[in-house]
Amino acid sequence: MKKIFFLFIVSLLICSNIIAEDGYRLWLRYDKINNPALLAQYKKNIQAIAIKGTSPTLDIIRTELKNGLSGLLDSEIKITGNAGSNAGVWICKVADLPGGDNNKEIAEQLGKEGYKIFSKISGGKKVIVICANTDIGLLYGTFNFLRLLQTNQSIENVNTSSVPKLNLRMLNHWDNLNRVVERGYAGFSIWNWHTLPGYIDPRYIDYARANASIGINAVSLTNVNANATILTKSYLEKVKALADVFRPYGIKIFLTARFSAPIELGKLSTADPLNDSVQNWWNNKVKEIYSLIPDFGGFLVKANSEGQPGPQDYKRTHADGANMLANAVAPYKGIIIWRAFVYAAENPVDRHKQAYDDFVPLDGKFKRNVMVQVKNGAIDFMPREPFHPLFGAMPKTPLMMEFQVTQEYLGQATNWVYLAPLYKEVLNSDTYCKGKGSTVAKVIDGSIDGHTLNGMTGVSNIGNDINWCGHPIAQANWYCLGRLEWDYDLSSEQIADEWLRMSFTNDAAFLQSVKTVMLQSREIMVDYMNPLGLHHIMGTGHHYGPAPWISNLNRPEWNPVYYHKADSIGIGFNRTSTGSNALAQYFPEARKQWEDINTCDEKYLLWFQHVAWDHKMKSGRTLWNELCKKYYSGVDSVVWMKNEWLKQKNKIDEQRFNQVKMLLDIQIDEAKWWRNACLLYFQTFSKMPIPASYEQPDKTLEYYKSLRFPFAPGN
Ligand code: BDP
Repeated sequence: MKKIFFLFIVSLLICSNIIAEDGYRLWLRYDKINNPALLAQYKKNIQAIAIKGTSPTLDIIRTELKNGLSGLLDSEIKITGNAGSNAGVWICKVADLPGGDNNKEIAEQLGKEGYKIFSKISGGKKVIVICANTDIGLLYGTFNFLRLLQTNQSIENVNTSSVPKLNLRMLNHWDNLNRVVERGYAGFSIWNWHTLPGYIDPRYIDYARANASIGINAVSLTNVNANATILTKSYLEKVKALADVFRPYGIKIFLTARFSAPIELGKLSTADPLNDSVQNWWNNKVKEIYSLIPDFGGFLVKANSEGQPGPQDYKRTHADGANMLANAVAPYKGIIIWRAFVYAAENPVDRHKQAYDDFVPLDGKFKRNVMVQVKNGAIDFMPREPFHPLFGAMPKTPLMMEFQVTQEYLGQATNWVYLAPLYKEVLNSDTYCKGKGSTVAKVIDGSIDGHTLNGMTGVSNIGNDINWCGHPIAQANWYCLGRLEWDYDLSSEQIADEWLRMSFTNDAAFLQSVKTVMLQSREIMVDYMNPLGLHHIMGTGHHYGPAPWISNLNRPEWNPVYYHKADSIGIGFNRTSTGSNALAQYFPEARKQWEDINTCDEKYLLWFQHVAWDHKMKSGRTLWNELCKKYYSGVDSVVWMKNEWLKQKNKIDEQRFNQVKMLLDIQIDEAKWWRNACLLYFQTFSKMPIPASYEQPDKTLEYYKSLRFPFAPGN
């Protein structure tokens, strides 16, 4: 009796999707198409699929299609090896396509990773062809084909091709070997070093599938605050096991290199990059790595930054350090990705200027297999930053873009923020380095300065939470990073649309409402956290919540007061020529939009200007009233987000509906907390009232100042 009851409960749970919709399947859900006309069209066109050849990647394609189509079409699709058979879909190399010379052009156009999907008549019968020059191209084409179905596109006359705009499309994990993820809000690291290499967690495979489905082709496994242990033999064997899993998905592994490893592991007395024994130590280490992982990507290095060792410890330059490592990996076609995120406590210069000051003089001094990785802005992944002035300023050096996907400064695991608009805002910014139209995107794709090494990365938001990213909506940020790395011209809207359809439903009303929320979510967050160019005013260490009052940290540039500079006259960091003159690091045309207090783009006003409390804004309000307006409308908008979400109740599964609903309640509370704490604190300088029409803060500034979060995650 008990057993029957148990089985009854289990089947009830399965039927009501309570077990299934835990978010684990990401955007690769493959549930049955519920549009009967489309389902019929798909079934008619895809009766069988022919794939010629064998390889680990082709096997992956077969499995993905089998699983994907049996779910989407709810019927078994035959997969054969022979294109001449009855198959309605052919998956084949361009070289194997009938048509001889005509295919040369396609081959050239598609390159190593591109794919083309088109329909044609063969033997009087229509077939859909997915072609590419390589197995990996075919895998990308397959995922795209499945996406067409998942997003309910007609495949009747399909004709689409796609080639990635960037070569290195990367994800950087900040995972420590003890599995704590620096700035991670989705549990512990997915890399279980203890059970590797013997145990291959199926999750590694699903991770690789997810990355390949959006075109990510490189991952750095370990924290940039590196631990040399990853370079020891036993750990390299673990890394090799992961590399073997990822290889057929087209994903290369990079590791973070601790600059002092020759001392820590090699027992040398120095890590001086110009010392021969140091060079030899790295040469041997690299040889060992490539003997295990022949397609190892190379090293990602954080040096002389926030306490990390580096070449400057030996009075050498960043170029000396990078080039020494570049020598070691060059024989194997490896590359060095050297981070430009540097600033020094001893340096009294505006932190905004320091990376530029250090790196611009080194332009032209890096070896050909070095890329310099630059964060999107000069401070640190704030909700809004102007683009980093290094973009466009180092024409002889390939610059790699570093975004942050994990929401260190953007509400961590509890706030819904869709980051494509942030990424696009930076990529579309005009550096004017070679005149109008020299966007950041064109700097990093190498087209402006003729670099073939090019790439983009994001700091991962992935952990071992069942849904990978903590907040169900945070999956969209992993997704959009990959999609933009593949094609930075895709719109935020298109990416949100795809992701929502694949992750939730194709229901038109759902899409219309939730897409609107997605697209506005970042601006809303800016409003309730860091409006009008405010930045770096968060809690110390864990970076959770507001703390603009902090002024007692050891390093001046760690203190929020360093950044907002509120006083009795006004607020904001004067970075014009009468202040730190960080503006001088931008090209004149770019500078123009920010240098005059009266015409400065207000989104960046307090980033570049110290502005009087009664300064008249474009709206006609005083700065103080505008600040109040922004903070209040930010909170109101989160309430609106929740109301929009509540409308989705019966449109999607209960599990994720409830999860997001509860998180939105937390987000409302946190938005109010940001608003109240910041306004009460800034009011101590402005001495102006919060307009009476607004609901007044219900707690005191002292209360907000007294809050402590000793166990906030990710720190
Ligand atoms: C900051 C993080 C810190 C990272 C650092 C970096 O707070 O944890 O180590 O960036 O990028 O945003 O190196």
